[in-house]
Amino acid sequence: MQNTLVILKPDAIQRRLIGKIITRFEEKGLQIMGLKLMRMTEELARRNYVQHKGRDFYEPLVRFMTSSPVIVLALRGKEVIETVRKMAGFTFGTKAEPGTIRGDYAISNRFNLIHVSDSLETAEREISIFFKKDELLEYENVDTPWVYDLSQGTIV
Ligand code: FUP
Repeated sequence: MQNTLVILKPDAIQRRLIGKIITRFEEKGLQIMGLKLMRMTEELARRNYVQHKGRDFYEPLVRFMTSSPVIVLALRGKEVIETVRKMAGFTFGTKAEPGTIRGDYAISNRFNLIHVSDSLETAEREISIFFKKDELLEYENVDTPWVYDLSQGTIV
């Protein structure tokens, strides 16, 4: 099992798409380990996008991410990082495939509704930036034996 971080960006909240987006993750069978509505500070936004520092879109991106509340979500599942990346779709709304979150709801190249972790290392770093240990809950979902085949002692 892996964990990943998802951020519903200010456009997702302002456009009232919270329910639709989170429903997709629930229906996929992913487990919600942590969830909160928060205002991203400039320091957090800069830290989260540090790899883009110096790019022409870095400052507008920081302004966008701090302009209105966001929702941060920690999700768990089998190969969840790759799965959630596929569900998000290509970065630019114009290029994202229909059926993906960005492909179905975004057309902007910046206001693209969600951020998702891109690797195991990034996921660990990002989850620890946004959640304290006691904000991540370990619990059983009753449908797990129907989401996965657990009959042979492994997760299939
Ligand atoms: P992604 O991993 O799909 O979120 O994309 P990136 O990490 O490459 O980019 C992070 C954010 O920067 C994007 F969600 C939108 C913004 N961005 C721009 O505004 N312009 C660009 O040319 C590229 C990215």
